[in-house]
Amino acid sequence: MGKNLVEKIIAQHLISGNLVPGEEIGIRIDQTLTQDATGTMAYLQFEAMNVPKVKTELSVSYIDHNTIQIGFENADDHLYLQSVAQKYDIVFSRAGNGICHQVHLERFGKPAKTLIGSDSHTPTCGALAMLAIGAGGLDVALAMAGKPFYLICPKVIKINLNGKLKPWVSAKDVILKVLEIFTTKGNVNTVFEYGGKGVESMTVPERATITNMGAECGVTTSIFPSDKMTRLFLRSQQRESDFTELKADKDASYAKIVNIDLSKIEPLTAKPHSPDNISTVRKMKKIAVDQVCLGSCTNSSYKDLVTVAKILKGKTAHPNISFIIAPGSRQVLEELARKGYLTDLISSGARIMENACGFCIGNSQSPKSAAVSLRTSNRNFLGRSGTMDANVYLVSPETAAAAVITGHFTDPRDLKTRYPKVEISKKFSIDDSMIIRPDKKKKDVEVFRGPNIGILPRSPELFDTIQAQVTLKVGDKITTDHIIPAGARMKYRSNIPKYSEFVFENVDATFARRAMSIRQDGKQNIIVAGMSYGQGSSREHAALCPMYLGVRAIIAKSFERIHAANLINFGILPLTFLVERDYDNIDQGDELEISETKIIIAGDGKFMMRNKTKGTAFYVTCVLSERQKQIILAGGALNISNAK
Ligand code: MIC
Ligand code: SF4
Repeated sequence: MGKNLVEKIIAQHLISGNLVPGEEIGIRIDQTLTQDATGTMAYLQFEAMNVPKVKTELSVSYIDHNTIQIGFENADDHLYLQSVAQKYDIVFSRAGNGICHQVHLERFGKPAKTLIGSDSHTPTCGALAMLAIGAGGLDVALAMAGKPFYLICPKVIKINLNGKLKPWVSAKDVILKVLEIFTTKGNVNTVFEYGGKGVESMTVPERATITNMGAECGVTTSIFPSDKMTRLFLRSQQRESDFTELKADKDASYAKIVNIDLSKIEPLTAKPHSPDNISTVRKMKKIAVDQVCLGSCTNSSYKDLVTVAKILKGKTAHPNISFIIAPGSRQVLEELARKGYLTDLISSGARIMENACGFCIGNSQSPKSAAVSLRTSNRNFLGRSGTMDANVYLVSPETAAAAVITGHFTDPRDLKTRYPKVEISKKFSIDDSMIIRPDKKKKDVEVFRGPNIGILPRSPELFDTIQAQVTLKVGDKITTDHIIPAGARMKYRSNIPKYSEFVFENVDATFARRAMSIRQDGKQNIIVAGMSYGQGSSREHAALCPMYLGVRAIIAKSFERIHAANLINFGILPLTFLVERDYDNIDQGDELEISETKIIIAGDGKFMMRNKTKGTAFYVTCVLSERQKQIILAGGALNISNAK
């Protein structure tokens, strides 16, 4: 039997377990990436492991999230990261060089290699046929220390892209179609492998838009083959020598095959407040738009921005529109400038922002209250833009440009102009001067630790009995943005006691205070949740900060992959209701109890919990591998990482 792309890469990197979907496997990691907002914790954890140098082929530390410097915190963190990079042989991409995923695609990604990154959109590099997976910072730190990365061996769904996209329809519409089919729920431990005739003419940045937003479906990763287009892309980046062909075998098998006819896809949008709330743009009936933001790691490639420049050439942004552009990388921005497209964009009234995450994470350009904001980014969760009552719609660059001109939702096909043809650069001029490679001769590097770098909290060992109050009960699809907000609060990422004050800030502003006072009384907290708890980002702060507040277990109907791994890493039990309707029988404030936890954890993963307030009992499951059981018993991976 032949192998699919995923099986081929895993087989080459397998360290433990069997290539059987559903089983835990350990794989060797070739490359890692971190970004600043998750990186400080990852490197503090790495430092605690006492490993002299990183053991990967390549580890890159990017500064792209916390680049707004109001107060000393972010600048201090950048310096901490730069000095750590020098000390441990890590490549450092300076603020201003671009968004980690775009830069990694351009400068470092290599077909057939494995990559893990402390950011949920790490699968972007699946466009280069890498097995590229988002993970918590601690898992990335362990990989840098040469340990395997553990994951559930995924099932692989083949998505055949057939036919050809019509003019004005682009890669963003394809991934929005995929989100319409698969939604944001129920796709854990799955990989989307793309194939079909339509893939052959798709450029790597277009493929990257699709692999990037696979993260919104909750899949482990998405992957394209390495073919002629991959070679052309790597040649344009002047690193053709990194090319290797990687194709699925003809007789490869898949858990499922889904066919999408590209010629039938129309311009689409994801309506507030979920990336799977899909509609055609045509149905949006001229809704007035207040803001248009172009950029993010989903749609900020050279092709995306040139397409917009061409659509807007000679036109001016509608007076009601605040028009924002954040190019994905310095390379993209330089190329736009060199070819004159930047002038067209500036003339059209665009406000050019730094090459960074910026508006996407809500740390700048929050729209006016109750605004309609059209964005080419990947997440439109409630409040993520920084404006709680804003309505964010995710769209393609073409649909964004159409709204800039008309001031309202417009199907770009209705612009009645010719769809611009964009010549892709055959050779980008390469300038890696914002990438600092460690100087191997430098000895005794001193790590800079500003006052923003706090202590690394650890969880106590698992208690024999967990007796805890349900301090919060929430519904379905609670994202990590709900659990611990980013935006203006992100500058406290390196200071857990401070950042913890904002846990569930936008859901229940009293939570952090209540949970802390329970912890200070020597008691514990439990959170009860619905489906898909922990959707969205990889930020381990969504586990680390609740752990700091004394949360010992989350009982949910289901969990997202990265978040469940983060909970285990920080010693919090991810418990799933055996019978979903038991969720309805628990109220906030109820006292719950699990006794003989150590025996229970060693068992088959199914056990009873008591609701002492109601005098009832219910079953939960907690299926852990032997490795995860050890982590939970120790109170977190950090407590045993030295010994592992
Ligand atoms: C995001 O898009 O939500 C982020 C900010 O990039 C996060 C990482 C973080 O919270 O620092 C992600 O996607 O993992
Ligand atoms: Fe940055 Fe947004 Fe991409 Fe996250 S999704 S890495 S915040 S651009």
